[in-house]
Amino acid sequence: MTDKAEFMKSNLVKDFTKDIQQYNLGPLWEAIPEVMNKTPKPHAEAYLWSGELLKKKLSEAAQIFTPDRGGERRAIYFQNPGLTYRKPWGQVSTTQTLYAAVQLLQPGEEAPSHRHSQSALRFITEGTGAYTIVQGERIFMEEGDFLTTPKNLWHGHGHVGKEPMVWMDALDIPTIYSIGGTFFEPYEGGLQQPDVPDNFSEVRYRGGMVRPVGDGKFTVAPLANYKWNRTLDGIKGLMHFDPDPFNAYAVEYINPSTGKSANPTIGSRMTHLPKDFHTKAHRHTHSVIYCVHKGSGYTVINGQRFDWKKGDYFVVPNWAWHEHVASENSYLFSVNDIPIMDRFELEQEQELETNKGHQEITSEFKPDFR
Ligand code: GTQ
Repeated sequence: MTDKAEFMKSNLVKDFTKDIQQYNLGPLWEAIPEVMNKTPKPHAEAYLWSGELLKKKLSEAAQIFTPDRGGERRAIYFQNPGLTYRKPWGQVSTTQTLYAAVQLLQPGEEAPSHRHSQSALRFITEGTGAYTIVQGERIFMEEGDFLTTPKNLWHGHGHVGKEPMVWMDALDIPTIYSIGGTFFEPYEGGLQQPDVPDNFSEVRYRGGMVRPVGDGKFTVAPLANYKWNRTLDGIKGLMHFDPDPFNAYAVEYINPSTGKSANPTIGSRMTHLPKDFHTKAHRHTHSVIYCVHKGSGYTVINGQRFDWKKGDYFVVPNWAWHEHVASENSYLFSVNDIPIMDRFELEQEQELETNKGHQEITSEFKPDFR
């Protein structure tokens, strides 16, 4: 018997491996270790973007893309440094499956309506007075609010207030792109005009756990705006109980009609870490994008320490060990791809068992700008 390793290095194998590629045929013996890893090995990397950098770049964008700019959305997305095979601006991916961005709308500005097959959600980080108009309903946004824009619904943005408005967008762009399901259509006539009272769905569905009987069962979340105070109230209720060792006090935004995630393909949460709370380390199949809403602290991801504070964004890739430590009372908004993993029955979780469930810190992440 020939030794396997020797055989694979032989000219016979090497020449044949090269030969078939000219016919657009591929050698599985080369590909297996690359694409069929023993456990998830995402190209997406753990990364952090500082709030200062984002503030600076959005204000520069405001000088360049002025109100007469033609109205395209002034959004700057988080390009994961590990997902850059498409040049020059990368794969438009923050994790393997999800995209996130920050968007700035100035008083008086408009972003024209359009619709697409990607699901979107927004988390409001700054300002007041802007609205998003979804299927003819103007939904006014304030700091801490969470909004869904279900796929294929017309949506645009307008601003009747006095201060700049900034929010986080999260969409399933990379997933829809990779499965070939992208549809996009601009709205004729720019920004859609309202045809129902402002904040209609927020008023009609504010009961949360009760729903108007006449409306039937929604597959898309009927509630368009999950107000900050209600989220906070949910967390306060949880605080009568012991915190979860991995998630502290975390709530998930759900579709009140079905109990499932508010967006069918993107999970979203608000996590409260009390001052000095230290979660235990675990890893899971799904990936997470965090927006630091309030407070400061750090997260250890695969042994690397990422210090964060209000306004920062960071990524925990698939199957990466991670644990959070809060230096102040902190609130982290996050989006994840649990609904996508669940669709494929791939979600798994593992707890770190060594060192009382904590990682050793081996390096510190230095953001480009701080
Ligand atoms: O505001 O509708 O960041 O359609 C990416 C795609 C924002 C939006 C994004 C979008 C939007």
